[in-house]
Amino acid sequence: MDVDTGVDDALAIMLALSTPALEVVGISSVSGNVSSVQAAQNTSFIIQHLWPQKRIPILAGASESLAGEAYHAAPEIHGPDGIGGVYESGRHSNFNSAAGSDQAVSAILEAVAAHPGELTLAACGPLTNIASAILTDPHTMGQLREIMMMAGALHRPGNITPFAEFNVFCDPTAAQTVLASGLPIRMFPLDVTERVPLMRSEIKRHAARCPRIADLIMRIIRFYVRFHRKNYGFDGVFMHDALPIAYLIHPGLFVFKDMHLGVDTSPGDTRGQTKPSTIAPAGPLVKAALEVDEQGLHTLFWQQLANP
Ligand SMILES: [Ca+2]
Repeated sequence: MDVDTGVDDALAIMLALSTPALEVVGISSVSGNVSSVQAAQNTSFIIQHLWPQKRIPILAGASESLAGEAYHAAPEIHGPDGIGGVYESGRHSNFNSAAGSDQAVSAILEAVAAHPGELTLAACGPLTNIASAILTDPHTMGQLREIMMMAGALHRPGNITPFAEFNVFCDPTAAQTVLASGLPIRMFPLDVTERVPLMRSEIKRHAARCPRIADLIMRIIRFYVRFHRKNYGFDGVFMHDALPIAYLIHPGLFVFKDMHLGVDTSPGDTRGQTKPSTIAPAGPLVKAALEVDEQGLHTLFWQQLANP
């Protein structure tokens, strides 16, 4: 997994680690919702809080975009630490923040090389680490089974500008690099992720099945709920990054369309827009999710979280 943890990244991590059929071999972080170091710290905190026995390598990756721009932190959306102030309010010094982006990229490449043809990479943040890994060693990245990316907005407005989805907007060049790589890609755009809200009432309703996880979710969504109440008018949060993980567990929840996609990397208003590309594809078309079984996804989410 590659994350900018973030509330919905946290939901994705919880879903993945609650699922015995999935093995998470490593997690790299990237700047986006928060700095890459904070994202790694949040990831480490969540795993240690809920699954203290698990030993999953966590590496802080890129702190700026491929073009060297500072990351677009979103403290007004996810809270100052990205997870509703829960990290900041505790004392957590278990993550070694010395690792830089080079280590994250080489860790991704080592993991792929160690499991040729077997790994799926779930990209839940800006695509900087993934693009760097592709640019560094395209042959090794070609041994991935698939790249899943929570990215883009196809038939609806963006969520950071009227045109752009946040992950793509943070590093359009990286997103374009990944889309043009010719690697097998499955994209989960806002078209499906904004169809799946996680309501606060729902978390309360299911809390008895997984009290520790539900309690942590209620605490980390504090700021993120405010953003959704104000902008979307519901008392909950979108589950964005959890969708690719749900796909791995139950592929039948989604309907995909083969598309040939690119990213607007120009500096204008439409920067970061994902749109049909005119450049001939280097490999298979992108499989973009356009439909999701919302009810089925909720059922799956709580079933997995209730796993002992
Ligand atoms: Ca994310």
